[in-house]
Order: sequence, then structure tokens, then C-alpha cells
Amino acid sequence: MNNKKDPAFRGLFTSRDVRTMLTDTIAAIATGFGVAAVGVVRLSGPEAVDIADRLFHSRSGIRLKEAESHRMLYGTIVDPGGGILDQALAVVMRAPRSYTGEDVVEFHCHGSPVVLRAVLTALISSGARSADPGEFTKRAFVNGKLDLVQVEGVSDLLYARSERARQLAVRQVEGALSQRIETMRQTLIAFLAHVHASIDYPDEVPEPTSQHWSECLQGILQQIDQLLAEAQLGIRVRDGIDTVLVGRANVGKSSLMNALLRTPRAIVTPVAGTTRDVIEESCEIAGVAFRLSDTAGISNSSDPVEREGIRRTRRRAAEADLLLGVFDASEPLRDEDLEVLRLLDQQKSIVVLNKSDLPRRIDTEIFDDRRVVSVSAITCVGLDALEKAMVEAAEVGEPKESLLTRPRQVGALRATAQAVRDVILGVEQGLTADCLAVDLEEALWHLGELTGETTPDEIINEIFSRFCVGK
Ligand SMILES: Nc1nc2c(ncn2[C@@H]2O[C@H](COP(=O)(O)OP(=O)(O)OP(=O)(O)O)[C@@H](O)[C@H]2O)c(=O)[nH]1
Ligand SMILES: [Mg+2]
Repeated sequence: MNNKKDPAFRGLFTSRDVRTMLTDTIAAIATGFGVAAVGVVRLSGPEAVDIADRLFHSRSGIRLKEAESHRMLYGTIVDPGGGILDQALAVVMRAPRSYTGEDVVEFHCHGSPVVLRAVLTALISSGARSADPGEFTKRAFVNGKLDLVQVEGVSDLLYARSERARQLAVRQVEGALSQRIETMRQTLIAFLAHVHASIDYPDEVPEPTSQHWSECLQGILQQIDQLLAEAQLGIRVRDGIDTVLVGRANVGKSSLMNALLRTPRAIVTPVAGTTRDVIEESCEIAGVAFRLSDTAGISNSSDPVEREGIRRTRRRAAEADLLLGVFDASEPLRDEDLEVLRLLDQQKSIVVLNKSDLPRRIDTEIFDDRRVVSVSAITCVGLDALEKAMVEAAEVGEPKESLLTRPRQVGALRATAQAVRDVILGVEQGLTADCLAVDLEEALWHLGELTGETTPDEIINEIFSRFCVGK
């Protein structure tokens, strides 16, 4: 029997509570490497206040143990031998009103890597353990402060590549997506309760064949389909628009890439066949992240290295969200250009007529109904228009309240949708309450995978392993 349908999983709503609670106290440097004005060292766990108290002497004489929660104190941090390590601010955030839900202490020190390391060492020799990557956030998750979608939002916020991605991530942390999911979950739970009542009290509660429930479940399905339909947008906003520059050799693809990046990232030479491998780099245009790939020029070269490069160009072009088809406007079209045009037909694309600083010799009739932009990668004239066209083609529209941003989320929601469809079909076919309950639990299970209640540990660990230490 599929273990997801096993009645033992009835307790799925509480499975997070039974997950092992972490009982030791962890410490880490929470700020980035290198010299900065301020650096933060953070402690979380049952011993956090005691350990910090032993090493911190406030100027006012107030002990951290007695300090008011969320109130900064100024003082000195000492090592266990009493030697002064730094002058710093300390703040206690008592459970459950903290990021992790545990007692948390933060030291705001001088932002020197040497100072921060010394403070961390003192905390560890006083009984704290060095935190694993993402362990603070993991504790927040285990303690119910954040669900898994919010955790992913925290990660997306840290690694946001664009303003749009930041807006989406911060709403995810705030719970906009979780809220949408929770509403669906509550409806499913209410339906399940009804089903169970009809099993337990068959005389009093009729089996749910009513239109009311069908409508409710259809409503959920609509919301799910809406989320799934918009998911590609969320993924594109988060990951960046996969944009591939294609064109025949020497038209100025690498020059254009460098112009868009405002840095000489790719090698440019007058020799045809300069770029052999795909070169990737990210940039932000008008708040939207683009992942640019410069590729080897399309040619009928017999050089094996170049041919391999061209094979890779074709493969990358096929996967792209957006193609920039680059043409040399100072020369008549060649056969290879026509091949490039055929590539553009497969994807959303912009025709870029490069070298607009030179006399025009290209015949543009062939581009008639396409989106065409004239630029010079050397003088950068027309670059604004190209960037505007790229943002338009990206079709990210107005920022949405909440969107799925990861294939993992899409997978869990698709599975939920399938299970909800099965329930609806079951209701229509007049299936017994027992059968309906099984499909409903399956739907709730998959919804729980999304928010973390029923997500397999390997996937949870995978998500946290991508966090940095101290977060
Ligand atoms: N006048 C002028 N020359 C350009 C422009 N863009 C590129 N070039 C020149 O064209 C030549 C080829 O430029 P690349 O950027 O290497 O062209 P590519 O398409 O990447 O070439 P491959 O990697 O060989 O396929 C270089 O000599 C550039 O300086 C432009 O806008 N105007
Ligand atoms: Mg090149």
C-alpha cells in the first residue's frame, strides 16, 4: 500500500511537532567576510543567555541574564580568561519572540574578521557549538516560526539577483504565498472533517455528495491552477531570464554581451570564431534579472572545436527564454544569417542589428514582422532601446503578490491538484466516504510537502544546505 495513504499518516498535521527539537546552543558570525563597520555574532539555544552573560559586561552594570528582551546594551566582550575582546552592543531576544523561536543573543561588534573570530572562539569555548549553514533558519522552521515556503523566501531574499526578485522574496517571507496555501488547506481539512463525521455518525451526517463541496473543491482547483499558470513567471523572476545571444561569427555578440554587462567579460577580436564556449553572466535591467549567454558564432567551419561550440550554441538556444539574434548591419546578409533567423523562429526573440556606427549595408526586409533594434556595441548607441525591448519581451508585468518560485513548489502543487481532481471525481461518482478520505489525505499530504509539514527530510536538508553559515 502506498504509505502516503496509510492511516498512520492521519497525524500528518502535527508531524513537524514530533520532529526532534534541537537542544544545544549554536553560535556563528552572521555578517559577511571582510572588514565592515559592524559585524554580528549570533547565539541561539537554551544556554544562549547564560553563555553570553558570562562574557559580556555592560557599562550600565545590567547583566544580560536580567536584561529586558530586545533592548541593546553597550559594554565589553571578554574571553573566558577575562581579556578584553571588543567593545560592543549586545541584545537579548527571549523565546519565543526571536528569529529562531529560541533565546537569541546578538553581539554587534567592530566589523573586523579577527575580532569576530575571537568572539566566536570565546563563545565556543564557553559551551556553544559552531552552527551549520542555515541552522538558525532551520530552528525557526522546526519551532514553527517559518514554514518551508517562507524559508525558501529567506534564501531567495539573500540571493536575490534583481529588484523584482527581492520584492517577490520579501512577500514570500512575509507569508503571502503561505497564506494562499493555508486557506486551501483549511478548506480541505474542513471537508475531511465532514467526511470523517459521516463515517463516524452515518445516521446524523450525510456523506458529502453535495454540490456545496464540489464547488468548494473546484474553487481550490482554480486557485491551484492559477498559481501553476503563473509559476513560470515566478521562476523567471527568481532565476533571471535565460537570454542567449546567437549570430554568425564576428557580428559582435561578445561585444554586445560586454556592453550589456558594462564590463569586458568576453574576449573580443576581429577574428571570426573567437568565442568557442558558452559564457554566462547575470545582469539586472530595470529591476529584472537576465542571465546572458554569449555563444560561438554559427558558421560552417570544419574546425572540430568550433563545430562543438556551434553544437552547444544550438542546444543553449533551444532552452532559452529569450534569444537575441545578432546581425552585422554593415554587411549584406549571408547564408549563416539565414540559419540564425531559423533559430530565432523557435523562441521568443529580438533581432539586434549591430554595428550601427558603420554605413548600413544589410537588407532589413527579411526582418519585417520581427522585433528589431539597431545598436552599436562599440558606441553603445541604441543600447537603451535594446534593454527596453528585452524587459518587454521578458513579460514579467506588474509585480504579483505571490508566485511559486521553484520547481519543487510546482511539483508539490501539481500533485495536490491531481489529488483534488480525484476527490472531485469521487464526489461526482458517489464514492464512499472512506475512499474520499484517502484522496483528501493525499491532497493534504502534497500541500504539506509544499509548506514543510510532510516534506521528506532529504529535501529539507537540501534546502538548508544552500544557506550560508549564520543565517
Ligand atoms: N564598428 C563596430 N565594430 C564592432 C561592433 N561590435 C563589434 N565590433 C567588432 O567586430 C569584431 C568582432 O566582435 P566580437 O564581439 O568578437 O564578435 P562575435 O560575434 O563575438 O564573434 P565570434 O565570437 O567570433 O563569433 C571585433 O573587431 C569588434 O571590435 C560595433 O558595434 N561597431
Ligand atoms: Mg564572440
